[in-house]
Amino acid sequence: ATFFPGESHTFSEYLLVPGYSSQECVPDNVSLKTPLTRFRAGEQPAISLNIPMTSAIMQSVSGESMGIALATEGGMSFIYGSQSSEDEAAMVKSVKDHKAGFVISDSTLTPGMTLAEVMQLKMRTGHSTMPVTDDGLAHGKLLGIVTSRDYRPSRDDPAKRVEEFMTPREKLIVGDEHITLKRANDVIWDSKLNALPVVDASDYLLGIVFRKDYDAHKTNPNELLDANKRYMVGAGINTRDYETRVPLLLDAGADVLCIDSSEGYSEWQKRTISWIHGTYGEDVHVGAGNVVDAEGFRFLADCGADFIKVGIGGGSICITRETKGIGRGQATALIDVCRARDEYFKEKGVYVPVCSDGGIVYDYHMSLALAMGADFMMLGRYFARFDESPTARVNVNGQYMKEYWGEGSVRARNWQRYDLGGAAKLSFEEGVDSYVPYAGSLKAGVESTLYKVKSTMCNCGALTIPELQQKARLTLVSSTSIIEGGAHDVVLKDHNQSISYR
Ligand code: MZP
Repeated sequence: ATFFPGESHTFSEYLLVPGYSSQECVPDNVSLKTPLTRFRAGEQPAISLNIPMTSAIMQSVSGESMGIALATEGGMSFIYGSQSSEDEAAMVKSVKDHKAGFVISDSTLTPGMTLAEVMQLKMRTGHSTMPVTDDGLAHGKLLGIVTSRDYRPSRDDPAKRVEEFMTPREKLIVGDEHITLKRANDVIWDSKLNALPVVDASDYLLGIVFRKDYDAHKTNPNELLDANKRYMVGAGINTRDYETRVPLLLDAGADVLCIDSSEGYSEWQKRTISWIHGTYGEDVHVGAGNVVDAEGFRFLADCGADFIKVGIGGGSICITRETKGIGRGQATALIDVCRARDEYFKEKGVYVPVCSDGGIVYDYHMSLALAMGADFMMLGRYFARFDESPTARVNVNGQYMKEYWGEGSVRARNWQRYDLGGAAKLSFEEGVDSYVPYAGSLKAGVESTLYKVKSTMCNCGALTIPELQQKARLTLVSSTSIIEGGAHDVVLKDHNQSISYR
C-alpha cells in the first residue's frame, strides 16, 4: 500500500493570514470572473463565469428556477441527470428559452428630469431598479429607470437613496452590484438606435432605455431582445447512456456537460469524454470527476476533460466515507489537485480549471477554496436552502426548512452516479435524505456571501481570483484555536444565532 504523508484536512482547519491591502482593495473593485473550461496559454477560455459558483447536479438543487436565478447572478447551474434524457433536455431548454428582457415605457417619466425630481415624484428605487442618465453617470439627466424582474414597488424609501445617486461614479451601480451600467461611450450606446441596453451579470439584457430623440419607427426595439445573449446552463450526464442523452442535451442548448460521478478516476470517464469529443469535436465542453489527488487529475486532464471536479465524501449529505471508506479531507485534496493543475499548465501549456465540489459549510470556506486554488465551487446544501431549489419548503418544529437529499440516497436512486459496470441498480445507500434551514431568495443570499468573499480577498490584498491564489497565506489551526474562532466564554442571548449566520 501507499501511505500519503500527513493527515488530510478540511476547510475548517485552515485560516487565511491577511496580507497588505492598498487603498484600491475595496469590495467594489473585486472581480470574481473565473474560467470554466480549459484553455491554452495566451488564449481565453471558451466559457467563463462571472462568479465562481455552480449548483450541484442534484434533484434537490438544480432545476429550471435554479438555472435561471443562478445565471442571472453570473454563475451556472448543472441540471440534474438522474431523470429521463427528455425531461432533462426540457429543463435545459426552458432555461435557454427564458427571456427577462423588456422595453421601458413609463409615460410619467420625462427625459431631462433630474434623478432627485423623479425620486420625489414617483419612482421607488429599491434594490432592483436602475436609473439611466444621459452621460452614464449619476449626476447626468435621467433618461429612464430600468427595473429588474424581482422589483417590488415601495420596498425602499426613495428619499434615502437620492443622495447616493447624486454621487458621480465610474460605474452607476444602484443597489444591485451585479447590474452594471457601462458608460455611455463604452460601445453599448448605439447612436443609430438612440437606445441603451442595460445588462445583468451574465450580459443578459434587463431592459432598454431610449433617448428622447429615439425614433420608434426606425427600429423595432424588440429586435434587440432576439440579438440578446441567452442564459448559460450546464447539464449532468452519466457514463452509461451518454450516446442517447448527450445529443438531446446539446439540441436543447446545453452550454457545457459534466459527468456526474462519485469517483471519476475510471475508464468509464475516459470512454465518455472520448466519445463526446470524437463525435462533436473539442467545441462541446465536458467536465469530469470527482478525483481527490494529482494522479486522478492528470488522468482526466489527459482524457480531455474541460474542467475537473474535486471531492469525495465531503458533501453534507454524503456517507460514502462511512459506507465505503474512500475519500480525502477536502482541503488537502483540493491543494494537491490544484498543484497538479499548475504543473500541468507549466508542462503542457494547457490550463484545466478545478472545481471544489461539496463540503462548503460557511461562506468563508468559499474564500479558502479559492485561495487554495479552486477556480470555482459546486454547491449543493448552500443552494438547496433557497426559494429557487426545486424542493418543498416545510415547517419543522416552528422553523422553515427545505428538503435536501443526496443523489446516492434511496430517494434519488441515482445508481449511474455510483455505477462500476455492475447491475443497473443502487446496491447500497451513499447519501441521506435531510432538511436544511430555509434561507429566502438566492439573489440576496448570493449577494451577501460574495460580499464576504470579496472582503476577505481585500484583506489578502487581492482584486481577482488568480491574484488571491498567488498572494494567499494560509495556516493550519489547532482544534483549540478553532474553538477560539467562534463566540466563546460568553452566554449568548439569542440561541438561534449559532445557525443564523450559516
Ligand atoms: P454539499 O454542497 O451539500 O456539501 O455537497 C454537494 C455535493 O455532494 C454534490 O455536488 C455531489 O458531488 C455530492 N453528492 C451528491 N449526492 C451525494 C450522495 O448522495 C453526494 N452521497 O455526495
